[in-house]
Amino acid sequence: MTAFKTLGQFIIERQKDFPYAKGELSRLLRDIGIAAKIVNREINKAGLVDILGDAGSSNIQGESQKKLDIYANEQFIAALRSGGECCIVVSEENDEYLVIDSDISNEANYVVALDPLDGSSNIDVNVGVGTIFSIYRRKSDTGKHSTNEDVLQLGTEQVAAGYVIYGSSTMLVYTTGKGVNGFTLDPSIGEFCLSHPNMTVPAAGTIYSINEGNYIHFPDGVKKYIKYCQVEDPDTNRPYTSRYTGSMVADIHRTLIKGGIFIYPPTTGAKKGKLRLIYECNPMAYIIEQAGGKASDGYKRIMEIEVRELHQRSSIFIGSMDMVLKAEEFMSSFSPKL
Ligand code: P6P
Repeated sequence: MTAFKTLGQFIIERQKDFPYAKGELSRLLRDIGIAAKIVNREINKAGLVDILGDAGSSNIQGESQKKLDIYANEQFIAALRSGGECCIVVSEENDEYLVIDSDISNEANYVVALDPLDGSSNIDVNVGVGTIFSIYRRKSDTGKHSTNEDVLQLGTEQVAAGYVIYGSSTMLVYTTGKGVNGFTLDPSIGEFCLSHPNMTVPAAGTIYSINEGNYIHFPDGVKKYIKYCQVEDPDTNRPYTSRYTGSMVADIHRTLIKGGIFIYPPTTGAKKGKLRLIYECNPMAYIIEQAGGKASDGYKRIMEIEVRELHQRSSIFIGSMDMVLKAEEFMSSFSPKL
């Protein structure tokens, strides 16, 4: 029986990385792990109970909410509320930020941004979906009412970020700025166990991931990069392979493990791109940078993009360092920033 290390043991062990840590961030990460196990349980039996399909409502993005979207949102918010370490939650499923107003949470020092169930349109067809989270320290004085400055922070201010992928196995991958580690859920003991220590993105990948159905709506720089990926050149292992699941967590997880580039560019219909900066692009950028990769909007580092509104969208070019640099060359040559 090989020795294993649970998420809880790992978090406590790594607490020494933060000399002033009082255990608050550790408890917050524990709370997220608990909610992930609860959501995983429902997703794994989703085909058997009436939790699939549309909830008959839509979120601020105008996207129809799936019953599991709402369920996941409720579970993560409940876990954060009861854990007492979080004072504000920003969620894709909530129009406004949620102040966790209770005597214990008012003293809480952390803000959590969530996409509770990303890729949920794939749930009914059993394609991997996931939860994305991003953690910041509050800026407002402890005990005072939380404010906009707490939620509109630069990506570089993140103290932790991670995702859960509910796929062929369920994994939790996160960083606190000291590298990236992956934990696989062992259902027999109900624990996330360290399975992927010190994850790194291969610098040179051979997989490009983009929804080519939008090709005619892409900027010229993206069109020409796609053609570059498709040209025969054995010296640079081209043509590359195309892989796109329609679930950001699944596409980024593959990129983290196998290398490659994931692109959601601007289109004529969505000039800022589709994906949200606070709870999709920034956490994924933190993780991929910590794993040695790169993340930009085609021009500017994702984590340095000014955050002006809660559900702000951004384009994203993320993955292997060499591939993102090449894609950025095409953007600056053929779609220069105006
Ligand atoms: P499209 C899922 O709705 C999502 O937010 C991401 O998970 C995914 O990468 C993207 O949108 C897919 O968008 O336009 O290609 O269907």
